[in-house]
Amino acid sequence: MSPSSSPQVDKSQIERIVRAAVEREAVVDMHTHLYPPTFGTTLAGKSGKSDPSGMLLWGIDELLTYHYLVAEVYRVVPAHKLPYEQFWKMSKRQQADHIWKNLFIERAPISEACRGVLTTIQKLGLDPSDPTPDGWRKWFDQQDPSDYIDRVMKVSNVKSITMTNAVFDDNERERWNSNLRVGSDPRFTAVLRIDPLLRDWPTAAKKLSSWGYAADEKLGASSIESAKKFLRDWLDKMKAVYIAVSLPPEFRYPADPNDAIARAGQAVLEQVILPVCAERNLPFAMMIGSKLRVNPQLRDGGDMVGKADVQSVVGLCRAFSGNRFFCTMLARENQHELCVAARKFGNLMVFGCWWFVNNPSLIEEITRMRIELLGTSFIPQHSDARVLDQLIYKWEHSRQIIAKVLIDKFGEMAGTGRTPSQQQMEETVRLMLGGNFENFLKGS
Ligand code: HDL
Ligand code: ZN
Repeated sequence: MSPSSSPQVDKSQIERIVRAAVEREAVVDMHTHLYPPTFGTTLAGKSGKSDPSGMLLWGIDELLTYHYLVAEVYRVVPAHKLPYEQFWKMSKRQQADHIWKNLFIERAPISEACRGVLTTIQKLGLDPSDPTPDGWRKWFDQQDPSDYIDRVMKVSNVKSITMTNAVFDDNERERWNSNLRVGSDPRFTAVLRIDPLLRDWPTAAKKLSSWGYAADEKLGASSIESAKKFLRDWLDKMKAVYIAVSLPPEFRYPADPNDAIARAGQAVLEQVILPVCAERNLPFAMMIGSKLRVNPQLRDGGDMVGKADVQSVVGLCRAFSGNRFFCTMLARENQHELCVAARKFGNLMVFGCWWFVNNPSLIEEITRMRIELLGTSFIPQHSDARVLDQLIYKWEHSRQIIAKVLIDKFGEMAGTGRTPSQQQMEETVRLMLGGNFENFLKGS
């Protein structure tokens, strides 16, 4: 029976049905920086094995030293009071205690990143009103990392975690090269992240050559073939479900003819990346608007946003109508135009409220606009979690907002005299929390 033919419900039931569906629907999280314990973990927990360059970050000290909070603490204890180098020399625990003292005790922890730590602690059944993180630390020390992943996925109701596997990152690449099974945890799927290939071809070409994929700056036919083989080999090693890149606000397609690096990036896009994606039936994800290291001393917290060019995305969707594109943009100012672009191209799937627009006021604004312009054909959120436990707060906070907007929108539908059926509302939630992502991966 099609969803619209099942019995209709009255407006008072809409809230109950939508809240239950949003709570119950397990999420497929399409973009995170999370990894299984096979990638090494900075906190041993019960496993007893910690790895200082481990890629699985979890526990209260990682939560408190999330780069969003490092940036925020430097607003209240500026560098002339605590020089950056001195902060970076501190232990993770000392950094966490500094952040706890200044952002959670001496000031009200009401920013989204601060609130997130408290939501996570609360949903784990710990007491967010504890005066220090010490009791929580003891609790985390008793967790086994792999069992804890199951626990976090259960609490956050996330059924699949999509990684970001940056092949040009030495730590990441060497872990794959030393043990291909590193990515075999069924709770995780891989994504081949290739920023340098597009953002700095000359440097990338040298690295490809050193890895046995002979390539040179001129990007002749043999270099093109090498780069395609490089992508194919890593797609196979990782069993990656899409290829991804983060691009600066200055990204343009077609590229500025006077900018050699940008022109090389365009050639890599047109002659390497998009042909391989097409032959493998894989989407290409563009995350556009990140200005890297505007304050390098904040390290990962030192990036910021810039207004990007949506017409470049339009140009790619039109020129490569056989390819599928995921796209999210970092600037609030780009959201409406990107939404309208998605109305023009079925091969463009808009996703998430990324990074600096991943805040309740903007998630609500953007989700309302997307439903009004795109109906049910977009992906409202990804967590972008860097610390495993963040799945709990990022999805708790977003589910509340997605439910609120859907209740309003189904209520407005009912106001026309055509009331949504329970099945229609539940199908919409299924599409938004995972179905649209999985369908777009398949090209269905
Ligand atoms: O490039 C990206 O994938 C961004 O999400 C960055 O990782 C950024 O530092 C981040 O963590 N945003 O939440
Ligand atoms: Zn990210």
